[in-house]
Formats: sequence, structure tokens, C-alpha cells
Amino acid sequence: MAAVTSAAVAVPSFTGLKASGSATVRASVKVPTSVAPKFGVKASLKEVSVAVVATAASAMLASNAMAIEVLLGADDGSLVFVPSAFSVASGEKITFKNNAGFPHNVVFDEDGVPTGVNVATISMPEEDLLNAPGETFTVTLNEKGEYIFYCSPHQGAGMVGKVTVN
Ligand SMILES: [Cu+2]
Repeated sequence: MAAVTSAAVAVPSFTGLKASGSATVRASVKVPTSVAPKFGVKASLKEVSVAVVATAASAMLASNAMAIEVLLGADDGSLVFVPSAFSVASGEKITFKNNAGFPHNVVFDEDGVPTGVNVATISMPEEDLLNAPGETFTVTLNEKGEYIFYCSPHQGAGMVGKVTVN
């Protein structure tokens, strides 16, 4: 009885996620059709719950809960932050990720941060650069207000951004 109940709960959420989640697609491929029915059901339910957890976690990240990702360089190679203006909650994690046109870095403007914030504690050193694709720099800002930041190699080309901490 217990197994039937959990299957009844798990299967609808699997079906619902299938349309959007690539993780679920991979999970269903992994279960060979030749496996004995009983085992196959067990295995796929196990994989489903893993996929549901993974999807829930990435959905939380995507919907901003406690993290935001900013790309360094646009897909077309433009020297910009994507997005270049955004808001976060105090203490929210901001991850800058090398995307295109690197090397890049992330330096906060000492004249463009809330009073009392020491930019050295939140910036990459000017001479440090993210050289490889996918490299990241993560920072959390606690003081509320507006912060201007830039990429030192591309500041002159307009690679400047603004984050508002609420
Ligand atoms: Cu740059």
C-alpha cells in the first residue's frame, strides 16, 4: 500500500516536469526497457526523486531566491555585464561568470558604493583577471544601496554595471 501511494505521488510530478526539465529526460533514458518490470519501476522512481530535487534547487536559483548570476561578456562577444543593472537582497550571492570576450574582472568603484563600504573587500584586485571560460568571481553585498562596478580591461569600452542592494 505504501509503495502504491508514493508512486501515485511521484508519477504526476514526473510527468509535469518532463516538459521543461532536461534532467528528467536523461533520467528516463537511463532506465533500460529490458530490466524486469518491478526493478525498473523502483529504479525510475528513485531517479525521479533525484530529478525533482535537482529541478527544485535550480528553480530556486533561477527565481533569484538567494543568488544571481551575471555573465561577463554577452553571447555575441559584446564587452558588457549581462545583466548590467540588477537588484539583489542584502547578503544575496552574486556570481560573475566568464562568458565571452574575456579576460574580465570585477572591480567596485570606490566613488560608487554606499558610504563606509571598503571596495577592496568586495572587488577582485585590478590586476587579477578571469581568463578561462566559465571562471567565476562571487561576492555578497550586505550594505544597502547602489554599487557601481566595472571590468578594468574594458571599462573604457563601457563594461560597467550597477547593482542595487535592497
Ligand atoms: Cu571585461
